[in-house]
Amino acid sequence: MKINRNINNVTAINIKDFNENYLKPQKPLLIKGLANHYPAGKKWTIDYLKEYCGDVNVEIFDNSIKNNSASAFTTGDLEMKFSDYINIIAKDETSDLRIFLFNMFKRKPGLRKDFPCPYLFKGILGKMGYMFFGSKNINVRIHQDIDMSNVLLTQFHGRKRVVLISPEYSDLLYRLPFNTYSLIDLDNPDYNKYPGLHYVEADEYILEAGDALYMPSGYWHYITYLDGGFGVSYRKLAQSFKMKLIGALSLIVYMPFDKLMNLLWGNKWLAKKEQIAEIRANKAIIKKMIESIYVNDPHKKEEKTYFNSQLHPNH
Ligand SMILES: O=C(O)CCC(=O)C(=O)O
Repeated sequence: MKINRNINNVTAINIKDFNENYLKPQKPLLIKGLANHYPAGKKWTIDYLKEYCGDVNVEIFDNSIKNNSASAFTTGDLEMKFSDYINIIAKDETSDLRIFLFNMFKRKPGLRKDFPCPYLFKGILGKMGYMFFGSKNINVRIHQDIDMSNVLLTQFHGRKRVVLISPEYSDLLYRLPFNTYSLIDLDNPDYNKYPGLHYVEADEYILEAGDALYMPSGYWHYITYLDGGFGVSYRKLAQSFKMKLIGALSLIVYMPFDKLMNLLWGNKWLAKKEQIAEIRANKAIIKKMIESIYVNDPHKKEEKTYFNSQLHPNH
């Protein structure tokens, strides 16, 4: 797998440039210091959140229980007072506990005034702000967001490593059918078990407090909290009809079907999904091998161009 660490970023961008150069072509973008243009950028310290939200009961995901399992990660494993959880982050301790997709704005509407939907992401999903908390070294397994929306992930405390991979690599990442995640471990890729990974290209971003990352719809993301910290995501509907449709089907049809099959078949269902993922990956590998023959052999390349021009004479 090739990981590109030479990432462009901007410190400011207007809506027109963002729409033309990133949203329309579906290209990721790191925007340094975006949060500092909002009151939350300064106000949302760990101490402030503990004081303001400490009494809220939060759902906690425990990575030691569900990582690499058949679960779609939609319900938490335990509940605790936010003040107890945030102490782990305050001390920057390692733990298996994280908070995922938490709608704190619903429980504490005052927070939204500090960080309303950023100007780049205004739209009908602009009210959907979710918070994510994680302790030092914890990972969020590789996944696509189930609704296939565009996502703007803004970091407020601590550093976070985000590996982004375009949805064009879904088959080579062994995406499980009826799901938007994969069982591969990006930190220790097993090329024997998953040879498709040889063909995958990824971008690595390091988000510092204040930075925001634009993740186009369907982009795979794998996240590591380099420090204990937290961030907020806002969403914008997918650009293309195809992505909107996949998002709607995933939410309304695939996820409930997958849950039912997990219940009925358990590990047998997971094994079936892994088998289908492998077949799809093998097909994608063959396609890549054929493509590489054309790229490496100039005569074959000319042949391909000639055949394409015969097939599509107007292009
Ligand atoms: O930052 C995190 O903990 C997870 C973010 C994420 O997976 C998302 O925004 O979809």
